[in-house]
Amino acid sequence: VSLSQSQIRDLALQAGFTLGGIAAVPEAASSESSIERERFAQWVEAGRAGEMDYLKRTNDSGEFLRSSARTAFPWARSVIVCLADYSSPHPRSIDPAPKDSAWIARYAWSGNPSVDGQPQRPSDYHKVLLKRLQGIDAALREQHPDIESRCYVDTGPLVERVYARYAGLGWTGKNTCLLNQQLGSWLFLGVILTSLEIPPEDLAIPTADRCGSCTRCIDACPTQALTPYRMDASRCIAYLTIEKRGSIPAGDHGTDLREGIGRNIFGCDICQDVCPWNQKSAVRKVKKREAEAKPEDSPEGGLNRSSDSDLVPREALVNPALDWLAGLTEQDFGAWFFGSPVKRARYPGFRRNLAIAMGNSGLISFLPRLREWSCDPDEGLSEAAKWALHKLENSENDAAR
Ligand code: B12
Ligand code: SF4
Ligand code: SF4
Repeated sequence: VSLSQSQIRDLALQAGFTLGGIAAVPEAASSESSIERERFAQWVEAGRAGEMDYLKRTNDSGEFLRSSARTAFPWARSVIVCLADYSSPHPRSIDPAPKDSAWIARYAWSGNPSVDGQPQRPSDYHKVLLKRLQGIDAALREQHPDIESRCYVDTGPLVERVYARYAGLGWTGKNTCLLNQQLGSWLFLGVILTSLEIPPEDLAIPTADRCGSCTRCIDACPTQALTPYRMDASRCIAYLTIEKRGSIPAGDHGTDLREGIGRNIFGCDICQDVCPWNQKSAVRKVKKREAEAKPEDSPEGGLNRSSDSDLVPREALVNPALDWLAGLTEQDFGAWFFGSPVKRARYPGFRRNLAIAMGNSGLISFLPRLREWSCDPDEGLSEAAKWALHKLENSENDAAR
C-alpha cells in the first residue's frame, strides 16, 4: 500500500492545514540516516540541550531515541508532515514598543474566535493540530486498516523539522527553523508516522537552501545562541524563559543571558522577525487579503492561506504591559493561560521572567514590586528580582552622577 504527495496534500488541506507532504524514513544504513543520527548525538553530547532531559532519552542499545524515527519505531517507513501557518499582521518583537511592555512569543497568542462578544478562550496548537492529524489518520485507516501509525505535535520521539525538509516543505534556515519560500517560518508542524511505503517516484524534491550569504538571524540573536544551522538551546531565550526551571544562569563569553532576555517574558521571535523570508511572505499575505476582494487576481494555488480560525491572536497578549502581567494572581494566570502554551512556564517561572524584563526596562517605577519579589520564598523569583533591583538601582545612580 502506498501514498502519494498529492493525496497527502489534499488530505492536509481538507483537515484545515496550510500544507502537507510525506517523507520516506531513510534506510537505517543510508548516509542520510547516519548524518542525522550524528548531528543529533553531537548536539546533545555537546550540552546544547541544556536541562531538556526528554531530548536525551536513549533505547536499550544506547542510541538517542530522537536521532531517527526508526530508533523508536522500527516499523516506520514514512512521515506525513502537516504545516499550520500562524502568521498575523500584528507588530514584530523588533518593532518600536512602549518601554514598559513585555513580549510573548507569537505562537502563544492563540485563542478560539470570540463568540457573542465574550472574551476569547486560549487555544494551544498542540491540541488543535493533533485533532486534525487524528482526522487524517482515521481517513487513512479506513482505506488501509492494517497500517501502524502514530500522530504527534512536538512530543514524539523525532526531530519534526528533519522530516519536513525531506517532505519538500522547506529548508532549514541558519536559525534552525523550517522555512518555506512562500509561507516563511511562522509555521507549526504536526506529524503522522506510518508503516506505509512511498514509491520512489513519489519522493519529494528537496527544497534548496535559500539563506545564501544572509546572517541576519545570527547577528540579531541577543544571547549568541546561533551559529549557522546550529543552536545552543541552553543559551536560547525560548529555552531560558519556557523550559528552564529555577534561576536563569548569568551567562559567559561576555554575554549576560539575563540582560539578553530583554523584554521577552515567554519565548523569543527575534531570529524569525529579522528573517527576510518572513517579510516577503507577509507582503504576499497582504496582497492575498486584498485579492480576496477580487477573486480573479487570486495568487499561488495549492496552499490554504486563510488565517486559522482555531489560532486567532488574542490582542491583549501583543505587547502586554509588564505591570498588568505582574499583577496577575496565580488564579488569574490560570484563567488567562490554562489551555495556552504559556502555562508551560508555570506561575513561578512566569514571574521570574517578568522580574528580569523589569530589570531590563530601565524603569524605576518597578522598584517597589521588585523589592517585594526579592523576599519571595521562590528562589528563582527572588534571585531574578535581586538581579533586576541591582540593575535598576545602578542605572539610577548612573543617571544621578
Ligand atoms: C526542543 C525544542 C525547542 C528547544 C530547542 C530548539 C532547537 N533548535 O532545537 C527550544 C526551547 C529552544 C525551542 C525554541 C523554539 N521552538 Co521549538 N521545538 C523543540 C522540539 C520539541 C524538538 C527540537 C529538537 O529535537 N531539536 C534538536 C536539534 C538537534 O534539532 P534542530 O535544531 O532542528 O537541528 C537540526 C538542524 O539544525 C539540522 N541541520 C539542518 N541542516 C543543517 C546543516 C548543517 C551544516 C548543520 C550542521 C546542521 C543542519 O541538524 C539538526 C539535527 O537534525 C521541536 C518539536 C519536535 N519534536 O521536533 C519544537 C519545534 C522545533 N519548535 C518550534 C517553535 C515554533 C519554536 C520557537 C519559534 C518558539 C518561540 N517563539 O519561542 C522557538 C524557535 C527557536 C529556533 N530558532 O529554533 C516548532 C518549529 C517550527 C519551524 N518553523 O521550524 C517545532 C517544530 C514545534 C512544532 N511542532 O511546531 N524549541
Ligand atoms: S529564539 Fe531568540 S534567543 Fe533563541 S536563537 Fe532565536 S534570537 Fe536567539
Ligand atoms: S535571517 Fe537569513 S540566514 Fe537567518 S534564516 Fe532567514 S534567510 Fe536564513
